[in-house]
Amino acid sequence: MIVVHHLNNSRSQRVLWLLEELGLEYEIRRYQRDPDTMLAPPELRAVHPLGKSPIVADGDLTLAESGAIIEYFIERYAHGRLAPPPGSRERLRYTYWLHYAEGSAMPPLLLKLVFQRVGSAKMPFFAKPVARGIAANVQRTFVDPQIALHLDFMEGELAKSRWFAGEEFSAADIQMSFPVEAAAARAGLDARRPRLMAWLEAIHARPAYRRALEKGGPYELIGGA
Ligand SMILES: N[C@@H](CCC(=O)N[C@@H](CS)C(=O)NCC(=O)O)C(=O)O
Repeated sequence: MIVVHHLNNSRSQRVLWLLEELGLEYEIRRYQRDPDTMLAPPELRAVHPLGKSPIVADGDLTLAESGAIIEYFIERYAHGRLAPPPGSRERLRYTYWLHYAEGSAMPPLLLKLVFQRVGSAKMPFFAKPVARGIAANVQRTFVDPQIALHLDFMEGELAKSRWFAGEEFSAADIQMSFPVEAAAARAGLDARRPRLMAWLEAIHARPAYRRALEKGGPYELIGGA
């Protein structure tokens, strides 16, 4: 039996969605973030030393890292679904987006979250203006332009094809959902990038996405952590 160690409001939502798309049976073990730190509870470290979600188990296998998990389920259970044929150009695009989502898109979104938190963190009153000034400056000069660069890039790629890896929906779209949803939640993605917005609407309309949401619980992205 497949087990998904599911942290609320997290990247493991993507794994539930993939499993729903594939029509596989699975069990969800639930973990709640600490409301102050937003970190996962220590119990998750008993499953994998990093204690970060998603983690899945399948028989005697325990696997972390969402891209690796997606590749594993596609290879083992998809029988050619949700991934372009090996060797095709689309397959290379698929691999690109699987890596890009966590390797390139998420770092600036995570930085955004960190600097937004610095701006609103509790601290002695005399430190506030300095900390807020630095946080605002780093966002304005580095983080926001980087996010805009990535969003423009993604918007341009969606002009080439309906989905990230080509004309067919694939697991690369599932992997890309987290950075795009995080950008829409708190990094300025809006109607100025209509293709990304239409893509978001299209993924939200998928029955498997909705079923995964019902199973995973409330999903209000906090921007990348
Ligand atoms: N690159 C990893 C990131 C894993 C990750 O940072 N997960 C977040 C949830 S979205 C987490 O567990 N945060 C809580 C914590 O770090 O304690 C992946 O894609 O699986």
